[in-house]
This record gives sequence, C-alpha cells and structure tokens, in this order.
Amino acid sequence: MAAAAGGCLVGAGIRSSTRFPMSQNNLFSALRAAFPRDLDQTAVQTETGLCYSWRDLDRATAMLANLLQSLGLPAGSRIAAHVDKSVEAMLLYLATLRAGYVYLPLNVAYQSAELQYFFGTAEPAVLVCCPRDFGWASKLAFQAGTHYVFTLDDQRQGSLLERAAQHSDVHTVAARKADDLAAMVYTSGTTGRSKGAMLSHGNLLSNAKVLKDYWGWRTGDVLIHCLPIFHVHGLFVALHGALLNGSKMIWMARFDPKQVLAYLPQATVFMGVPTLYVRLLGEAGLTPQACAKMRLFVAGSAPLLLETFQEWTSRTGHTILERYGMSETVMLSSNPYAPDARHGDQFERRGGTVGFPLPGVQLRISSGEGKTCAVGEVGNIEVRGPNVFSGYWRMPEKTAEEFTDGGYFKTGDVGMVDARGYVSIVGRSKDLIISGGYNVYPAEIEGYINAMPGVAECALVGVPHPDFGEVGVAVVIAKPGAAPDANAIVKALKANLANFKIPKRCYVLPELPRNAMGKVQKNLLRQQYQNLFTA
Ligand code: MLC
Ligand code: AMP
Repeated sequence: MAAAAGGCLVGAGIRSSTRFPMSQNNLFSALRAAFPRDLDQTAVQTETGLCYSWRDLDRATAMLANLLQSLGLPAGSRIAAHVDKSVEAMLLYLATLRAGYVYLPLNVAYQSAELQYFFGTAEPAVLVCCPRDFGWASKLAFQAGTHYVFTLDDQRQGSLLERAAQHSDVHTVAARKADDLAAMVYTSGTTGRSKGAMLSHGNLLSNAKVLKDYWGWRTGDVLIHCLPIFHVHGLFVALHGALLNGSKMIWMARFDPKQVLAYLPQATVFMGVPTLYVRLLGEAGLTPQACAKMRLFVAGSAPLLLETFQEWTSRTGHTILERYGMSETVMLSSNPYAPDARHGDQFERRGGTVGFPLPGVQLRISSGEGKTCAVGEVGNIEVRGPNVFSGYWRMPEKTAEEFTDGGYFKTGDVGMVDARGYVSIVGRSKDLIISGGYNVYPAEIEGYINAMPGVAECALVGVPHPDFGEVGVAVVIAKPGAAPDANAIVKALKANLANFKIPKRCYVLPELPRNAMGKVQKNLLRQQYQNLFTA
C-alpha cells in the first residue's frame, strides 16, 4: 500500500480476514463482500500518487467505525461531514455505514447560515469539519447540541484520524435492517427550505445492484472519480458502482479536464455532470485515441444538451449514456448500456432522453388529477420503487404532500414517455435552477435579497449558460426612495451563501413583470435574459 506512504491510518499489523461475513442488510457489508479476493490490490489511486489497497479500506473503516462506536451514540445518530473531498472523507462515509449510523454529507461550500440551518434541523451527534472552519463550525454545532467535533483536512491530518488511529482495525459490521437509515441528503424537494431526504440501506443497495447490472460493470473496470462526494452522483452512484464491482478508482479531489485526459488511458468508466463534458470538449486532446480504453461515459444530474451529446460522439467515438435521478430516489432511469433486441427492436442510447425506468422502478406521467398521461403527452413524473426514500426528516406533512395515495413520489420534474418507452424531461414544476449540476433554489436566494436594506422585492431566474448549463440572474426592485447597489447585494450574498448559489448577474430595475393576478412572471424574465450568456 502507498500506505506505508500513508494511505492507511497506521502502518502494518494486518489482521482482517480475507473473507468477510455478511451483516444482513448493511450496505457496507454488501460493498465489502465485493472486495476482490486479493486485498492487496490497489482500490484507490490518488493524483498525489497514494495507493490504498482493499485491505487499507477495510482496516481504516474498521478503525473509524470503532472510534464512532466508542462514543456511545444512540442508534440513528447523524454523523455530519463538512470536509474537502479526500479518500479519508470517503472512508468516513463507509465507516458510518459500517458502524450503523446515519451519514449526513454537507457541501463544503456551505457557509455559516446554511450550516446553522442543517445542524439545527438534523441535530448531528458528530460533526467532522475542515481544520480551517473549526472555530465557527464547531460553535454552531455545539449550539445545536452536537457532542463531538473532529477535524479532517485533505492531507490526512486532523483529530479524526488521530483518534481513529488509537482504535482496533478489527470491527464487526453493525447489523441493520433494510429500512434502517443509512444517509440523509439535504435537498429542497419541490418547494421551500432544504429538507433531509432519508435514504435507507435498502434504498441505496437495491439501486447500486441494479446499476451494476444495467451498466455492465465488469472485471477490470477502473473508474475516474472526479465528482464531489457530498451529493448523490459522486457519493452513491459513482462510489457504490466501483465498490460493488471491486473496481479500482482513480481519485481526483476536484475536476480538472487536462488531468482527466491524462487518466483516460488507465480507465474504463467516467461519470460526470454535463458541465464536465462541456469542459472536456474544450480540450484539443480529447480524441478517439485518448478514449480507446474507455468503456462507458455516464452523464446526469442536469440536462445534457443534444449538441454536447452529438459532439461527444463525433469527437470520441463514444455515445454518452444519460441517466436521471434525484436525492430522494437515487437513480430512476437510464439509457440502455447495450442495444437490447428483447422487444424485437434496437434500443440505442438516445440523446435528449433519460432512457427507460430502471428495473424495479415504476415511472408514470401524471396529468396532476390522478390520471396517467397518454404516450407522448407531457405531465408530472411520478415514481415508485425500492430506491425511493421513506420521507423528509421530521417533516411528516411535507412528506405526505409529496407522495400520491398510491405511494408514488412526485418528482417535481415534468416529462413524457414516447412510443418506444424512452423518458424525456421537458421541464420542472419546482422552481429550481440546476447550475453545473448543483441545485439552486430561487426562494432561498430571494429570501436573503429581500431582507437587505432598500430592497422591496426580487426574483431569481435561471438562464442558459454555455459552461454551467444554467445560472441564476437576480432582478431587484428598490423600496421607494432607496437605491440598493447590485454589486453590494452580490457581495453580501457571497458572505452568506455557497459560491454556486451566487447569481452571476444582478440588476436593479423599476418593477417586475406581473400577470393579472399580480404573480411575478418569471417566464418573461427568463425570456428577457435568455441570451445573456449564450448570444
Ligand atoms: C462553481 N461555481 C459555480 C459552480 N461551481 N457557479 C455556478 N454553478 C456551479 N456548479 C462558481 C465558483 O464559485 C466561481 O465563482 C465560478 O463559479 C467559477 O468556478 P470554477 O472554478 O469554474 O468552478 P469549479 O470549481 O471548476 O467547479 C465547477 C464544477 C463543480 C462543475 C466542477 O460545480 C462541480 O463539481 N459540479 C458537480 C456537482 C455535482 O456533483 N452534482 C451532483 C448532484 S446529485 P467565483 O465568484 O469565485 O469566481 C444530483 C442527482 C443526480 O443532482 O441525478 O445525480
Ligand atoms: P437533486 O435534488 O440534487 O437530487 O437533483 C435532482 C434533480 O436533478 C432532478 O429532479 C432533475 O430535475 C435533475 N436531473 C437529474 N438528472 C437529470 C437529467 N439527466 N436530465 C435532466 N435533469 C436531471
């Protein structure tokens, strides 16, 4: 192992057995059971040249799980992580599963006001934060009742690893039921402030198993992991995919297109949000030769433009496989991996669609009055299946609102299914901007701007952007006699909100367009600014 170079928490002294007993229904158990027979093979290779063997993964997660369990936390305790991406951060996630607690990933870009809300509602028992944030983040956490705060940086330093190194590297995986919580992912659902989507071991494992088959994971696959690990795409889809297949990961702390190109000859699978594909297309080195060893390019989290899909094929000879999912459901639909002749037809990966409902997922297009739409008719996408979450944390009314009587979850996405069964997403009924794969909820940003001095009201709309797909533009109306400054508004937002939520433009105007009922017509604002970045 690089290990000695420091991949693992401590040096030698390997005691874990090569065959792992299954602890019923704990997702970690299933992932560990898929580790290759030779535990000394490389499981994770980092940009800095560290290699972690499968044995390192097993031992380090055992030590971290033993640390967590030594704290005497009640069952169901939330372990919050607000840390930079690192292999150790990923090990913390796995250790939380292993110990049977609930993982709460928080985007490291979140600022104090955002964290205060998450800590206040989720009441994590443990927070792991970056050493640079310890002062303010620990204060907020302790105020919310958190008992333990550890630090972890991306150089394998911090109190978390120091404390874990004092624990045994042998650990019995905690037994969990399929519907016990494994993770809580904050998302806004269709409306309002962020809500914690409660995902169980069964939700995550069933989805990971389906994707393993559907995407043809095979021996020898190597994944380039370059997505953040505080959201579904990087934390569950990519990570579980590689682990459940016993596949090596090339681990990048952040996306860098040149670095990805350099890794392509060593890899077979890549997953990214559309912005990553757009940025890779900007590289002259993206050629069929560079991609010759690749087996699969997966895209999702935001709409992939048809022109990106087509340009990718002509530049690389590979067809991107687009899939669709969300925090509440993990993955819902996917284009086919290979042409499928089962129905006497050839089902290809089709740009502009998100493919077919995954096995076990029931997806329907609803007219909104309980009626299912006809083929080709546009309506609300509703889903049911073993992957669908059980509800929002401590919000039974909100949860009830988002499910139909028949148990279908209302995704807030608007779409259609064509005659061949392909699902397309054509819009959203939820007021949501997806920027570079991150969700921005206009209501949240509008709330901050409305509270600023001199502001009467405002509206945030998403407009097309060549790099991020969509970005926010704010339109602000002054109070009579006041003259709020657009730059000052943006500056004040930056002090309170994660960077990806900051509007890329802010205008102070005399009034907002309204309809006869007095409702702000965001569609007119979108039209007005649609060419702001793409002209
Ligand atoms: C960074 N910025 C963004 C942004 N990311 N602005 C809008 N949208 C984003 N996504 C800001 C920066 O703060 C900076 O502002 C400026 O834009 C330029 O930043 P950059 O250097 O170009 O950004 P970079 O660090 O390269 O990050 C871009 C990115 C990143 C695309 C690599 O956003 C990213 O990793 N996105 C992936 C998100 C993801 O994993 N989503 C999955 C969700 S799960 P300034 O002012 O400082 O200059 C999900 C379910 C599913 O949706 O189906 O998968
Ligand atoms: P999140 O709340 O981060 O889970 O975001 C989920 C949302 O991302 C979905 O409800 C969709 O609106 C959007 N999304 C995910 N995948 C796709 C896709 N392939 N195409 C279009 N939108 C997508």
